Amino acid sequence: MPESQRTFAIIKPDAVAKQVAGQIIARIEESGLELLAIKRLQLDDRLAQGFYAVHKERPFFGDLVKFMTSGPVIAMVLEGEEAIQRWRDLMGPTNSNEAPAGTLRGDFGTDIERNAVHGSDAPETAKLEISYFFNAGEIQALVEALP
Ligand code: 3AN
Repeated sequence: MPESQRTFAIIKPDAVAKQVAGQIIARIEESGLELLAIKRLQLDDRLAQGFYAVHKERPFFGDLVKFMTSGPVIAMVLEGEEAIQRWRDLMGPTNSNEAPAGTLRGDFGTDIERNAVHGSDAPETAKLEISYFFNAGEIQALVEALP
């Protein structure tokens, strides 16, 4: 039986500013993925640098941090069978210029930087990214924590 997975997603500042967050959340719901946790927050430099630490040597790192701190984002935990791949399929390729219509990056993004959404790329990064933004009490029903 396919295993239920959790993944971490962000609606980036460009999409929040364009007021398309609701449309993106509707696509999540239509896909059958469950929206397990959600919050809107303003990243500061430290939080954004930590989140993208794997890219810190890349030439675009400074611009990426600047963009991700340019306005509020919406952070989410999604759950479902094969959630990581399903969310990446919904997003489309990294570069919005190359993303087909019907994908979130194709429909709501602008280019490789302003690409509307983020999604974890593997189970290990999903776990790390979820815990970077959410504590257990924000995700799981309290009853799950009972002995
Ligand atoms: P994805 O988010 O599709 O997994 P990554 O992990 O390769 O893509 O890149 C992380 C983020 O860094 C991307 N979402 C994109 O916004 C940004 N990025 C990647 N490559 C570039 C680039 N060449 N120029 C500017 N930003 C980039």
